[in-house]
Amino acid sequence: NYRLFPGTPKWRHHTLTYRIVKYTSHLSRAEVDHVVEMALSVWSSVTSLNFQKTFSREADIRISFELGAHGDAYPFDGPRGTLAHAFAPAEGLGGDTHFDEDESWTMGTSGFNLFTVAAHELGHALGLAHSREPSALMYPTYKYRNPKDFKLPTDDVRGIQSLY
Ligand code: TQI
Ligand code: CA
Ligand code: ZN
Ligand code: ZN
Repeated sequence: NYRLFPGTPKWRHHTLTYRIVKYTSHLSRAEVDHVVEMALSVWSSVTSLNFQKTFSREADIRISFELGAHGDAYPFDGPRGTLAHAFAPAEGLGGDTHFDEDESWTMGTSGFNLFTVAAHELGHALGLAHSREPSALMYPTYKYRNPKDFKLPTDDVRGIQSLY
C-alpha cells in the first residue's frame, strides 16, 4: 500500500516546471532529456499534472547529478549505497531531485537504469513516500523497469491520484 509524507505535502498548482541543472558524464544530454521526459510522463499520464521544461532558476523541480557533498544535508557516498534522493513538495529545495554522479547510470539493464530511478524519485518529488506493496514503483527496492513497456502499478496510480 502506498504512503504519503507526514503532513501530506503536495503541489498546489498542476503545471510544474522542471529544469535539468547539471547533467551526467555517463549519458548524452539528449538521453537524459528523453529519460526525464519519460519518467515525468509516468506520473502526468494518470493525473492532471503537466510538466514544462524551463531554463529559469525558479523551477519547481530542479534535477542534477552531484558528487559527494553537494550543498544539502545528504552527501552522496560513492558507488552503490545511495543512488539518488528527492525532496517532498515545498518551496526552495522541495521537489529537487539529485542523482549520485558516482553511479554507473545507463539506458539498459547494466548498472543502474536512469529511467527506473528517476521515475521513483519523481514520485517522491510529487509527494509519495515508500509503498509496502512489493510490486509498486515506490517500493524501496531497485528493480529494473523497461520504459518501452512500463505500466505504472495500480498501487502507485492510487497513491498519486489521491494527491492530484
Ligand atoms: N535513495 C532513497 C530513496 O529514494 C532515499 C530515501 C530514503 C528517500 N527514504 C526516502 C527519499 C524518503 C525520499 C523520501 O528511496 S536510494 C531506490 C529503490 C534509492 C532507492 O538511493 O536508496 C530507488 C533511489 F530502493 F527503490 F530501488 C531510487 Cl528506485
Ligand atoms: Ca552512491
Ligand atoms: Zn542532494
Ligand atoms: Zn525512495
